[in-house]
Amino acid sequence: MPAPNAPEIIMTGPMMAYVTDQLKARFVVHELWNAPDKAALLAEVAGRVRGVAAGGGHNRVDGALFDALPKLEMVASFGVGYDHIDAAEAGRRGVTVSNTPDVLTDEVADLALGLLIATVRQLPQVDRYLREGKWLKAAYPLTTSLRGRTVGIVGLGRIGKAVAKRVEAFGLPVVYHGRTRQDDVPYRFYPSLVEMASDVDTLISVAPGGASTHHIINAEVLKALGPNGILVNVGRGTVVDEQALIKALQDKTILSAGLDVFEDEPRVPAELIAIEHAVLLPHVGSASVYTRQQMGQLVVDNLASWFEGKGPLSPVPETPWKKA
Ligand code: NAP
Ligand code: 8YV
Repeated sequence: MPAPNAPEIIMTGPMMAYVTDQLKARFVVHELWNAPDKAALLAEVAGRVRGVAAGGGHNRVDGALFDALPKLEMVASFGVGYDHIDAAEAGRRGVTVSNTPDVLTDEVADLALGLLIATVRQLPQVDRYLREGKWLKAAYPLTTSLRGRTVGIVGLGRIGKAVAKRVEAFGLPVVYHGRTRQDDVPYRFYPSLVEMASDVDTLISVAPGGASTHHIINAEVLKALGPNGILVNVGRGTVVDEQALIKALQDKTILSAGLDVFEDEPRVPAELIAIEHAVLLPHVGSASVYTRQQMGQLVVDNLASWFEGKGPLSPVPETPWKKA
């Protein structure tokens, strides 16, 4: 039970019990997704709700919700990517937004390398081959290799750098594309994504979603990547033009793709599912018990810190916090 006069918050979607139990112990929690009439719930609590815990299904948090909650001070989002939150609008209205950076970096980087190897060495297909009893008749055909590849990272941020470190440990050269050259990294910078794609055979995208990255991996980039090309995407689905990718896989413009993220999750186009040589994961980059608990704890801790008057622990750049 929360203390008398505990702050009131809204949860936009379900989160694991580890998080929900802690939120309910500290705050009066309103479950928006469970309300039979969401507008009625919002109208009823509008004068009292000061916090939002956002997560579970990437429900949008934007001007409409800010309009409905005039007393809102703080949105704590579950996940490092926050393209489902209009953080710029929050900033204009004096609402602080936090995300969950760093605590998931290694988990997602591990998954990216696992997905790369699974794609290049066809691990899901090889597993199916054995289970179907085909090994009894013949050895699995030889696969392509990581050896001799050069990896271009799209979005050399926290996770991108952790991916780069792992790729280096596998003995492969790394280059990167982003909006800005980083002087403190030993990797070649490409201001042009098409130019980088034509110089490498393996692209790993760890770029965030949003308008500035929408479809930056398009037909031209895939053509430049070429017939030995592998695309791994663990960033956001919207970064890749999915229809262009389907075509590039169907007509062998590139060799294969390993995807953890899609344009319209959880819906994955049937044409993509039909492509036997691609490896498709249901957005599981951070999805271990250990890491999801770390992320959830940071959601709780951000809200707790805010309502203790100490400010957010991990605000997003659009809503920097200065103590009044
Ligand atoms: P980060 O540290 O902010 O890194 C993002 C990188 O993307 C930066 O290096 C940035 O460099 C680059 N970037 C931003 N806009 C760009 C643009 N228009 N063109 C090219 N590069 C651009 O974030 P992070 O912690 O590494 O997380 C990255 C993303 O991974 C998240 O936003 C999320 O979408 C995704 N993610 C996915 C999973 C999963 O489960 N699959 C889990 C966690 C995170 P510049 O500013 O120099 O451009
Ligand atoms: C989560 C992610 O699966 O942190 C992110 O940006 O994409 C993943 O860690 C997601 O945010 C939870 O809904």
